[in-house]
Amino acid sequence: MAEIFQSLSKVHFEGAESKNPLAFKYYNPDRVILGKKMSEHLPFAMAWWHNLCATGTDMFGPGTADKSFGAEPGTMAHARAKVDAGFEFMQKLGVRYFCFHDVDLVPEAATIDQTNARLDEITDYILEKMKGTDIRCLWGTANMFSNPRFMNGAGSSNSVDVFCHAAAQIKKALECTVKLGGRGYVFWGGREGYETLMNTDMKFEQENIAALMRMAVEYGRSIGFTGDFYIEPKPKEPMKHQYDFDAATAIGFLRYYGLDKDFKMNIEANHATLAGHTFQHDLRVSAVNGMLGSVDANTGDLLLGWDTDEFPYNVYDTTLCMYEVLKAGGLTGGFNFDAKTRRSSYTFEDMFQAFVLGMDTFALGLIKAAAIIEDGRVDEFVNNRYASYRDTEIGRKIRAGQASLSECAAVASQNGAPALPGSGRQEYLESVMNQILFGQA
Ligand code: XLS
Ligand code: CA
Ligand code: CA
Repeated sequence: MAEIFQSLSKVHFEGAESKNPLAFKYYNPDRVILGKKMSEHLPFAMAWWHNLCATGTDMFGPGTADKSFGAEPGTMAHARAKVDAGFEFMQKLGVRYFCFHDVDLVPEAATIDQTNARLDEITDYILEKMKGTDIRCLWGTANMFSNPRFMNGAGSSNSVDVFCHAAAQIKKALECTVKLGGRGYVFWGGREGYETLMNTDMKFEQENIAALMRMAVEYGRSIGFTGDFYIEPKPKEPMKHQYDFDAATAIGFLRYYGLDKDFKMNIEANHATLAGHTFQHDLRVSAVNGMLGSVDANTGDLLLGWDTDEFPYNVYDTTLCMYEVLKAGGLTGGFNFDAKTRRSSYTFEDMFQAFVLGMDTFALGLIKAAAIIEDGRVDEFVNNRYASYRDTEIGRKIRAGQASLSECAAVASQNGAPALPGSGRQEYLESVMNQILFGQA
């Protein structure tokens, strides 16, 4: 099979002094950080849709990038060419995982049975390509938002036929995920939300989404899927209001419907910021609830109110992300670059450059997060901030869940007006972070 990215060779680590645009400056897969290799801390994944399918189309104009890879788009020959391109790309970058929607892999046919036959064919081909490589599937999912049938959602659709079609797609996408050995299966809300409550029965729709998820869990487990199901929260876009607004909302939903044992969160940076949170916030909410599963590693533009899916470049953000991930003991999933090059970055070299940027930005984040932990000043400050709960009898009782309101009130009478609770020292902590990030200037 002919080489597709002919002028682009394997990307190597050359170190921080290198000026080679297509070399890693910080991502050194074998470097050990806190007892583990970088490559183990950072299971990077390629998103089939952005990297192999998206051409840069936007609301104002057509695509700018040629992703035909020598085949006619919309054909099975093209589907196979994308597999060839994807594997060559991942091998050249040292990316070990991929993520897919069903319709990223093959063009949708007239009937679900025909589409499924195409999926059988392509997953056979992918399996063949996986042999002899260390490339694996991170997660699969079904696209239940692009086809017009899903205009009112999938599980939340007013039409039972659409619901059943969604179920059929999930069933097949789960089978493909299991066949490819996927670590996880994602539910991103797609159009599960609403435009106006004037036409919407919210409770009915949420019950149906939960029912669809329950069916997916039952079926997945019955065919040997042992990985995690994920909800990927997002507050808006395409719908005005999406039901999986943020991690806290999605976790509450999962608990209410008894799905929390099978599901974790797939947190996307750009979605967290659209919800008005920092990336770190949604990671922390997931982690403290024992549900931090996987990460969609991109960034938005805070000056724009939509989902720009940019490659991450902000080292503060990735440092705080990796701080959360290290503190949580790592991910069961990985770091999926759900990101696309800008419309005017339309060359194959730009695709390579984008991954070099993303992987280096996360590698730097990992190095700096480990440095924050080893430095200890931040953790020590936080630990000391709550010392009064350890150092007093009433504090210990409150923490043990053994104090009553009257006992607390008695302490308040006895101690008189509390002193100010101590400075939060935010400015000090931010300067510690700068010192750790930049060291000697
Ligand atoms: C869209 C989502 C989507 C999911 C997978 O905003 O990020 O791409 O990751 O369906
Ligand atoms: Ca996104
Ligand atoms: Ca995503």
